[in-house]
Amino acid sequence: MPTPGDDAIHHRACNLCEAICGLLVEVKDGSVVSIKGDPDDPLSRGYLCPKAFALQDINEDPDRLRRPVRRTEDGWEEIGWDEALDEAARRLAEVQSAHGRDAVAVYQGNPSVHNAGSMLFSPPFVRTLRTKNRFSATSVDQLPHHVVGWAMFGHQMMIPIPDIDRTDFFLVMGANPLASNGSLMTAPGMGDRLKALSARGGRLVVVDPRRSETARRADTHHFIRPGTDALLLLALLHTVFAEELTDLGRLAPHLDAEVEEVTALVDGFAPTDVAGVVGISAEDIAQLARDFASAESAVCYPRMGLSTQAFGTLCNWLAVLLNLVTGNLDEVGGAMFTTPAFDTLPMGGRGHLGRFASRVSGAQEFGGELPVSVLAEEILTEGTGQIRALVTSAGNPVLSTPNGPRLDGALSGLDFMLAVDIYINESTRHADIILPPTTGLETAHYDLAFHPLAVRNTSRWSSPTLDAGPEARHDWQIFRELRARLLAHAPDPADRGTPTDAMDPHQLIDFGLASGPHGAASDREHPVSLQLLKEHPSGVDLGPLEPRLPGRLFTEDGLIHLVPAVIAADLPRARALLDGPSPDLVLIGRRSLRDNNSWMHNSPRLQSGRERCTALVHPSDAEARGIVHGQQIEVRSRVGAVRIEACVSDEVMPGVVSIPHGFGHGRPGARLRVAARRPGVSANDLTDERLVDAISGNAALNGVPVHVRSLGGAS
Ligand SMILES: Nc1nc2c(c(=O)[nH]1)N[C@H]1C(S)=C(S)[C@@H](COP(=O)(O)OP(=O)(O)OC[C@H]3O[C@@H](n4cnc5c(=O)[nH]c(N)nc54)[C@H](O)[C@@H]3O)O[C@H]1N2
Ligand SMILES: Nc1nc2c(c(=O)[nH]1)N[C@H]1C(S)=C(S)[C@@H](COP(=O)(O)OP(=O)(O)OC[C@H]3O[C@@H](n4cnc5c(=O)[nH]c(N)nc54)[C@H](O)[C@@H]3O)O[C@H]1N2
Ligand code: SF4
Ligand SMILES: [Mo]
Repeated sequence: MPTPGDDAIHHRACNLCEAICGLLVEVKDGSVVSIKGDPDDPLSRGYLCPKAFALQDINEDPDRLRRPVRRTEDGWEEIGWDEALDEAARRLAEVQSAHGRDAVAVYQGNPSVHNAGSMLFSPPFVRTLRTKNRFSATSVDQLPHHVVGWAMFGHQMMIPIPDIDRTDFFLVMGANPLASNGSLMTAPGMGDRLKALSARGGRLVVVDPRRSETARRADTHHFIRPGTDALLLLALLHTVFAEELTDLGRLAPHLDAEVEEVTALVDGFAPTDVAGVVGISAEDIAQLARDFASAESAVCYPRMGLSTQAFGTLCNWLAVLLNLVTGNLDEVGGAMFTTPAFDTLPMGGRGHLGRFASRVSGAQEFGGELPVSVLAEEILTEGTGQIRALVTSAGNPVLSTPNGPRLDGALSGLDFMLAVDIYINESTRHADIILPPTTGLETAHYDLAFHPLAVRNTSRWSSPTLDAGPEARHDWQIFRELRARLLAHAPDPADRGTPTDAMDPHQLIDFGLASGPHGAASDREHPVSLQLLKEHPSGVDLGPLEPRLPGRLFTEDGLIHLVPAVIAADLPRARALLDGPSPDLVLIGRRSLRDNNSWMHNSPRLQSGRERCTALVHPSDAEARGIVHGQQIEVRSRVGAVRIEACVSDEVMPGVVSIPHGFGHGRPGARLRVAARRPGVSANDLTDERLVDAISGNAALNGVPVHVRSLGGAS
C-alpha cells in the first residue's frame, strides 16, 4: 500500500455521496493526474459519477481554507492552530458559564457522516458541551426513518434496505437514485442494477410528482400529488387486506399485535376514497397493490420525497407495513437488514423520543437532537436558555434548512460562532473562527455510516491518498482538541473520559472490525481486521444481505411493534387530507447528478453546462399565468420569494413547481468564487420552518404552498 502522496495508483472510497464508490486515483509528483472507477471494488464494480473528478477540484481549490481564520473588522485573518483552538474553546466556555449550557448550540451537516474521523470524534465533543440544543442535517433528511426504526424494531439504525439486486418488483416512492445515486440504499451503479432488474423480468414502478430520471426508466410511472403518499400507502394496504393478499410468512410469530389491528386502521382508505386526492386512479392503485403482493419478491422503497414531507414518519411506517404484510420484510428480494463489519448498533444509541422539548415552540427531541426547523427561533427569542453561540461542522444551514433567510439573520446576531469547515460559505461567513480540516483525498476513511446501509455486505479501508502536510489537522484532531480544551476551561466532574481521548481513528476502527460480526470471533477463514483490509485495498466482499430477524430486534419484548401508538396517532391528520382544500401550486425539490447539496458549486467542471437552478412549471400552470419558457418568474411562499428562470415542461404534473436546493450563492461575504458566477437561488428561501412532519419534527421541504407569477420578458 503506497504512502500518501507517492507516485502510484491509490485505492480509495469516494466520500461525496452514499454510493461510496471505489476509486483508483493516480498520483504523480504529489498531484492527482487521473481518477477512475475501481473494477475490483465488490460493491461499485468500476462505477463512478462525474462528481468523483471534483475530488481533485476540492483539493486544489484556491478558495478552500488551509489555515484557521478569524473574522476581524478588516476581514478574515489567518491564525495558528493553537491560538484558534484556544480562543474557540475559551469563547464557548465563556458563553456557557455566563448563560448556561444550552446557550451553545451545535449543527452538524451532511459530510459529517462521510468522514470517519468526524463520526467517531464529534460525538464526545458534543457531549462535553452538555447542551440540549443539538441539531443536524438529519432533521432535513432521514429523521422519520430513524423514528420508525426505533418505534418498530427498537433501534433508530434499524433501517430496512431494498435488496435491489434480487428483487422482482421495485416500488420507488419519492427517490431518484439515477440522479442521487441512492440514499439509505448504498448501491453504486444504479443504472446497471436497474438494467439487471429488467433483464431478469423484474419491474420498476416509480411514484413521483415529477418524471424524474428514474421515472423515465420505469416500467410504470405514476404522478402523485405531493404530500399524499400516506393515503396511497393506506390504500395499497387496504387492497392487500380486502383481497386477502396478506402473507406474514416467517415473521408472523414475531409481531406484538394481530395484523387485524392494521386492517382496522385502513378502514375508509380504499382506493376509491383516496384516488381523487392522490391523483392516481382507483384501478391503478388496486392493480399496483395486486402486482406488488403477487410478485415473487417485492420492495417498497420510500425516500426523500416521502421523508421530507408533512407525513414523513407515517409514510415510512406504512411502507414498512406494506413490505411486512406482503411477506417482503427481511426476505431475499425485499427490504432487508445489513450485517456490517463495523457494527455500531449493539453499542447503543437506540433512540428516544420526547425526553425534552425545545424552549420556544416545544418541538420534541429525538435521540437527543432537536429539529433544525426551530434553530432560528431558539437564537432569536430572548429569555433563559436562548442560544447565543453556535458551532457548525460540515454544514451550510442557511442554504439547507427551511426559511434560510431567517436563520441567516439569526446567525449574524450570535455572540460567537465557530465553524469546522473547509469553505467560507453562506453560513460560515457568520463565524468568528473557522477551523478547516483536511478532507476527501487527504483523509484515511472507513464508511461507518454507509456499509451498514448497503445492498451488499462489503468492507473497505481507505488510506490517505495525498499528504496534507504537517500544518493540516483532521476533523478528528480538531474535535479531540476542542474537547480537551473545553474540559480544561470548565472541568466536568461527571466526565469519565472516552476511548477517543486515548485512541486514534485507526485504533478505533481496528477494534470495531475485530469485534464485529465478521471479525476475530467469527468463523471466517480470514476474519476482517484493519490489516486484512489494508491487504485488500479494493475492499472485501462479505456476501449478499441475509435475513436478520428476530435476532436483530432491539425491542424490550423481542417483537416487532406493528402499530406504534405515537405513529398511529397521526392517522387522523392524514384522514383530514381527504376533505381538506389543497393548494393550487406546491413546491418540490430535485437533484442533479452534478450537484451535491450546497457545497460543490465551486468545482469548475461541475459548474459547466446548462443552467440547473430553474423552476419547472407545467404548461397548463404556465399558460394560466401567462408564463413562457425561459422567462423570469417570481415564486413566493409564506416566508419569502425568489426570482428564477421558468422551465415550462410536462416533466412535472399540474400544480407542482420544482426547484433544486443548494443554490443561492449570491449572498455577500462567502468565498466561493466559481459558485458565485452562477449563483442561482435557494429553494430554502421559500420552504417554511412551520411545515414539519408532526411526529418527528422533520422539515417538510416538499409540498410547500407557493404562488407563481410572470415577471415578463423572455431571457
Ligand atoms: N447528485 C446528487 N446526489 C446526491 C445529493 C445531491 O445533492 N446531488 N444529495 C445526497 C443526499 S444528502 C441525499 S439525502 C440523497 C437523496 O436522494 P433521493 O432520496 O433519491 O432524493 P432526490 O433525488 O431528492 O429525489 C426525491 C424525489 O422525490 C420526489 N418528490 C418530491 N415530493 C414528493 C412527494 O410528495 N411524493 C413523492 N412520491 N415524491 C416526491 C422528487 O420529485 C424527487 O424525484 O441524495 C444524495 N445524493
Ligand atoms: N429544499 C431542500 N433542502 C434540502 C434538501 C432538499 O432536498 N431540499 N436536502 C436536505 C439534505 S438531504 C441534506 S443532507 C442537507 C445538507 O445540508 P448541510 O449538511 O447543512 O449542507 P451541505 O450543503 O451538505 O454542506 C456541507 C458543508 O460541509 C463542508 N465540508 C465538506 N467536506 C467536509 C469535511 O470533510 N469536513 C468538514 N468539517 N466539512 C466539510 C462543506 O464545505 C460545506 O460547507 O440539505 C437539506 N436541504
Ligand atoms: S456516485 Fe457518489 S460516491 Fe460514487 S463517484 Fe459519484 S459522488 Fe462519488
Ligand atoms: Mo441528505
